[in-house]
Amino acid sequence: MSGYAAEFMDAVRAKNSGEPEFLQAVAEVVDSCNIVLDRHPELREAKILERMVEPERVIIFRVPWQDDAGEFQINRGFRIEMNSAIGPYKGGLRFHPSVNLGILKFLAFEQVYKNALTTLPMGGGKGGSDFDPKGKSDGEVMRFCQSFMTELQRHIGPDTDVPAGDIGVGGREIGFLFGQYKRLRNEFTGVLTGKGLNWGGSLIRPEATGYGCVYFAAEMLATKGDSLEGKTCLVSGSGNVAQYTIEKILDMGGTVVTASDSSGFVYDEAGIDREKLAFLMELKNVTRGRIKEYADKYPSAVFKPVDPALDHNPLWAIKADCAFPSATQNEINAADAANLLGNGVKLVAEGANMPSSPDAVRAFVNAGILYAPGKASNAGGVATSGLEMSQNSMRLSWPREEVDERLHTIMRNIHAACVNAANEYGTPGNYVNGANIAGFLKVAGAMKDQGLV
Ligand code: NDP
Ligand code: 2IT
Repeated sequence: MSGYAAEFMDAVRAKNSGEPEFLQAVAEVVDSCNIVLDRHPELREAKILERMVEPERVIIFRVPWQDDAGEFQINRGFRIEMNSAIGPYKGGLRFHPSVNLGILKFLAFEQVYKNALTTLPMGGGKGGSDFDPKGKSDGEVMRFCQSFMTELQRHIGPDTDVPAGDIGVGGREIGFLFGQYKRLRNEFTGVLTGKGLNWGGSLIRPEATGYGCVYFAAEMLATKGDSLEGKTCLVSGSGNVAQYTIEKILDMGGTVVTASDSSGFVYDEAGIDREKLAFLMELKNVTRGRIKEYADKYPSAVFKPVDPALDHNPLWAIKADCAFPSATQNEINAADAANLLGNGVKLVAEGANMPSSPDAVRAFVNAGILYAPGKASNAGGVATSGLEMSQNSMRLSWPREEVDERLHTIMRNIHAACVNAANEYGTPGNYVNGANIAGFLKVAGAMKDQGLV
């Protein structure tokens, strides 16, 4: 980085110290988009980038609730309304003990470009809480969600800000959140996405992030005349994104040999087939158990607990053709990237948001493998949320095949937009630059048109 980009990052660092994930996300976009600003000095003069890194609004609030033992509990709630240039704020809610302002700002920042790539009219936002749903009863989760929404409802609405799920927020939590919004506002509207099917949800929304990521991977492989047929794949995570990534890889003829959670991972050399996937879904979505139970049930699998003494994750040291990180940010470091590349990985498609560290991203890009950043490859989830919003506005619901076909088309279009932008700006095959530039240009154009706001 030099000149304008370096000075810009110095200023962002000075103002946002203590937010390493946010600075990481911004640095990547600035690195990609510097060349765009050289070609478009009017965007630099309009201080587009300076405005993009400043959230339009940040809401931080107290979330008091009572646990089953009757004790009072206090969590912190957040909503980052990052950018509304191309539509209402849109993005998920994360409930996880690690949640803080910097993590949600990184997620909201990434969401702005991701949502622009979907071609749908959605601005970017993100929210959540340091509440940990793990080990909580349904009653505790409900009371927490009701308290969280009691404050959040003042700030959101179907034309203002439309939250959805993310880590720790699935169908159960969206149900409790929606119920409380409706009760307080006396309105049945499309204020949240990821709703249940018989109360305004869209078919394919649960599957969309994972399916979309695999559609994107298939597009990348097709540029090399290749496909997922017969490929050995590594998947991390075992939540919403991981589950439907595994399902779609199976549909496309690949074999998935891993899944993980925060306690460790399972390596099933025989492959996770449909029966084993059904068990995994039951384990994670219904009984809410730990990944070790998969290895207890299936003798072809071994469980490896997390070893904090290691400088790498042995999941990424298993020989495979393709990797689909689908758990959390920075789960692939430089050592993991070296292990993947050393074993000849051909493709890395990110289901999670920013799962590769900057060193890992550089290693993938320099090696010239097919590497898709999350803001492109995991955009199918929010894209299908956009389709849920459209259906809610029209007060009708499209059949499964129609939503899936629209999702597939959107993922093909995002792939083409990345390829074209990377070519146009002189870095063919670089999906990082392609995604950042294509997303940036759309939002920047809208901001310029709308004046200094
Ligand atoms: P879930 O809560 O359904 O699953 C998360 C999975 O990742 C779990 O297996 C969880 O393990 C694991 N995980 C979470 N945090 C950590 C951690 N700090 N270390 C190790 N493992 C961890 O979430 P999703 O599947 O929805 O989200 C996964 C990723 O995909 C996130 O990065 C999210 O931002 C991204 N994403 C999600 C979209 C969606 O539509 N849901 C859309 C686009 C991106 P454990 O249960 O032990 O915590
Ligand atoms: O990171 C993401 O794109 C999501 N968690 C989904 C957001 C949404 O509004 O569907």
